[in-house]
Amino acid sequence: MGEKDLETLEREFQEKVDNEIKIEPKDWMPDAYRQTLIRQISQHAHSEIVGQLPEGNWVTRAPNLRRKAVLLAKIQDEAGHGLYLYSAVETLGADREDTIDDLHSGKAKYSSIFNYPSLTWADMGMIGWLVDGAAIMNQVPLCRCSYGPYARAMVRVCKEESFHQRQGFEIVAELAKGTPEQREMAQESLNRWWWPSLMMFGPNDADSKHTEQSMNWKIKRHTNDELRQMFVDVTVPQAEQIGLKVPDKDLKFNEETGHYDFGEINWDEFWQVVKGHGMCNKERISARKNAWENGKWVRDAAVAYAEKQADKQDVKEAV
Ligand code: FAQ
Repeated sequence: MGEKDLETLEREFQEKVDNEIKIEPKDWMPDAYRQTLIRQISQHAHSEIVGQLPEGNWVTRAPNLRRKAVLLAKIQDEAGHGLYLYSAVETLGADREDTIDDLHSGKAKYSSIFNYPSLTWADMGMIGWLVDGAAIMNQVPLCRCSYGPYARAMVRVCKEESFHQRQGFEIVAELAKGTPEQREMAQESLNRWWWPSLMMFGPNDADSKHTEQSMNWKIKRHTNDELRQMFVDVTVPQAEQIGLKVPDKDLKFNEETGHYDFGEINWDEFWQVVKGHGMCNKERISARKNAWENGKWVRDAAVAYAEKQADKQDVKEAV
């Protein structure tokens, strides 16, 4: 049988996608599909890794041992998510070190949300409740992504994120029913994190350059605006339940649509942050570069150990 032409390969690929058959690493795939996945999954991995920094800021200042242990475990989970995702990127033929260089050089993006500072303990609650909450809303549909390794990684990630969301909500709920100062701390934190959390879903559909193609390839299952709306619909009643006020004067339940109407996002702020001009962009990248440079000896030692073990194995097999 002769080689299939490009048109046939593309048609067969799209038929598989349309029939919900997963695409696996060794399957033929259009180059643009591969590049889109490398872009999205690597940026997702970077977000998990950079996302440890705002919470890392509070490990030494957690209010008690239980809170510290939970926070540490959560941050460690995020590191694990980054590692599964970097591995998923490698299945597409990308080199892990190149991927990480792209983060350090500013070529690759990471989620805008992690360029905001964590100023109070209430922010630890808000990150869990809102940031992990938004992450879950976006990632549960990714468990059905057409690319097998990404979809499978997402299953475990989502289970862990849902624990993170609950621990965050519990912190906020405790503060909301605490002293007036604690309640104020929770409200002030919600005021700062609400809008950046809505920005996590990306630009409005009209300005989203990748959504249409990614939906056709079943990488994305919902548009940015659909997911943002779902997040608002789920989260506003949670805020009401603990007596906090969502900082949006245009927020109103719409009886006709059955959804909340909400105000306009400050897109200038969003693009400024995405372009590297947010409050903490420089600090975040410099922290990652330092960690990479200071961790070089650990990576070198791990490689040296692995090589030594491989040599021992060779000798064993030879005798
Ligand atoms: N920040 O055409 P679209 C987490 C970029 S994980 C920065 O709509 P797409 C866990 C976008 O890349 C959070 N850049 O793009 C955790 C594109 O630029 P490019 C991360 C953004 O890909 C919790 C351009 O704008 N989650 O939080 C953002 O179809 C707590 C045009 O946008 C994921 O990465 C943004 N918010 O849709 C960790 C999930 N939004 O690449 C620690 C997977 C858009 O052409 C603590 N990713 N851009 O240069 C996705 O679902 C999608 O990539 C979207 C963007 C929805 C983020």
